[in-house]
Amino acid sequence: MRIGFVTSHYENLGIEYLCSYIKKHGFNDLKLYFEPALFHNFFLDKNYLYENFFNFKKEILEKIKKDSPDIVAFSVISDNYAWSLEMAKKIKEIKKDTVIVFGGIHPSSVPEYVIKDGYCDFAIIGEGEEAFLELLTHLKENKDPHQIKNLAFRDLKGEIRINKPRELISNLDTLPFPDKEIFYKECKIAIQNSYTIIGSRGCMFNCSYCWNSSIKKIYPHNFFRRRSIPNIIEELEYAKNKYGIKRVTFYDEVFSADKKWLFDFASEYKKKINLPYFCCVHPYHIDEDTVKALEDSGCGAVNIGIQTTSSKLWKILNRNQNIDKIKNALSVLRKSKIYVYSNYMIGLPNQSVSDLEKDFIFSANYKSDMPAIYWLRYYPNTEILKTALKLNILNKDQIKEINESKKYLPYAITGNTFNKNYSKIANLILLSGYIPKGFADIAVKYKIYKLMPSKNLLFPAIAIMGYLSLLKGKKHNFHYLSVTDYIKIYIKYIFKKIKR
Ligand code: B12
Repeated sequence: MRIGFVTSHYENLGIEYLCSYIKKHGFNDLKLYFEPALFHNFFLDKNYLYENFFNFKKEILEKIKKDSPDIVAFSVISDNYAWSLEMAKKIKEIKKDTVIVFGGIHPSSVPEYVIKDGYCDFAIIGEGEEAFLELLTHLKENKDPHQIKNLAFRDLKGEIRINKPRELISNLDTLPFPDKEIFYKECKIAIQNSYTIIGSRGCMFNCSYCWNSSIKKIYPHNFFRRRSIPNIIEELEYAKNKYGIKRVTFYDEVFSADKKWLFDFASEYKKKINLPYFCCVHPYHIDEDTVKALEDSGCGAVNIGIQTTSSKLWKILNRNQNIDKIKNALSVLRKSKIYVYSNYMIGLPNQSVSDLEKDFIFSANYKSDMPAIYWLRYYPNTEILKTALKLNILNKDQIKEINESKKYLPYAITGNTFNKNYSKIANLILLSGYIPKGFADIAVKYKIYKLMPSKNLLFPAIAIMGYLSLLKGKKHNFHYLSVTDYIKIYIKYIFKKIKR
């Protein structure tokens, strides 16, 4: 049985976990169909270069036609759902009996919408390993798959059916390590220069804008699970030997949740892996000891979520925050060699210009290397949609369109509250790591931020600040791949495209 995986933009850990799991059970004929999505990101509704020159849709469809896989499985987030639908439709036109399976965050959040659209035969909700294997086995043996837990589909009468959820995998150490082979063949640089790994699944927090607030409706308890330290170290030792990896990116939602775990991890990692790494931390867990442990073990960069300094907005975001903890976390991190991204959010329900001015003054006083600010995007079935409806930021039809995710929706970003002044302050926040404290007060008092451009400068700021920080001796300062890595990847794919 030949199984094709389709995804876009980045290496995908979900697919890698599925590959290793099904390989272990005898499904070895696996192919990857990858859209590098050059010049495309989800902050724009139109991407001229991508749409007219640099997409790989044709190449993918030609390859699929040639390989003729029996199953084509898509890993889908809401932002690439429309693309996935378009591709699924064309794959069915090539070969009608190809079984199309959608899994990942989007089908898990709104399975009924995905099945209603009618382009996939099955959607898998939540963790995919066991359900996908069961589905493949049933299809291979010509058995009726319609009782499989976690599955959504249309029954013979055309009714949408969503089967019961299965138990979560409680011991993550029982899973085989993610299989990077198909992505390594596709793009060596990505695997070697930033080996992505996840040491846990789920999250202990319940932020209203995050997809965890959607999946926790199905799995309200014991959703957060962690792998053991030896299991993580073993995966990294294997990856070091096999791929010669140079750097590690931890994709755990919150890496710093348990102090004892972190200290034990840090000492083992230093002894056995000793490569620079990136991870995400929460202000609640950061103090001098944790920072020292992170720093000593090779942590080169962290992402710390502030989101807003307004306690009124913390309630809307359902974030458990404390301003003194945030101040302390930023102050101790600043004294270290770790490159610090502090994340802020803009376009929140009830967020005023004055709230953002305060965030700006705060970030100029409690500096990080890169105060990154992101527009709130309303995602399907997240808790914050309820707030947006209550406050008339979105109406019911707009929420339906967000859940459908079939087209680019300007109001999915920030609801209907977009304001140019917000963008201007946001751009000033991006620079606040370099703005003297006293000047921040003046900039607010005289509204100097109105002189800033309103175009989103986030990506150029991340690139420029990243390189500037080399002067401060901070060498491992990107989340994932460096700008130089991206340039290499772009050159590779542009050549590929031109060669055709
Ligand atoms: C790592 C990560 C990234 C990485 C890489 C993403 C990638 N493609 O691998 C980076 C930093 C680049 C990134 C970027 C973005 N991300 Co991101 N990211 C994550 C994060 C933190 C972890 C994902 C992960 O690797 N999990 C580990 C694997 C093992 O789990 P998994 O992917 O869920 O896969 C399991 C199941 O879902 C299922 N499954 C997955 N695919 C499939 C396919 C089939 C066929 C089947 C059967 C099952 C299945 O089985 C897997 C194994 O159990 C999640 C949050 C989260 N916890 O999920 C956000 C998340 C996926 N990201 C999100 C967003 C919005 C983005 C961006 C759009 C941000 C932006 N504005 O640019 C971009 C888009 C990138 C893209 N095209 O993929 C949102 C998506 C929300 C939504 N409703 O779609 C999430 C959920 C964050 C959130 N808090 O809400 N992201």
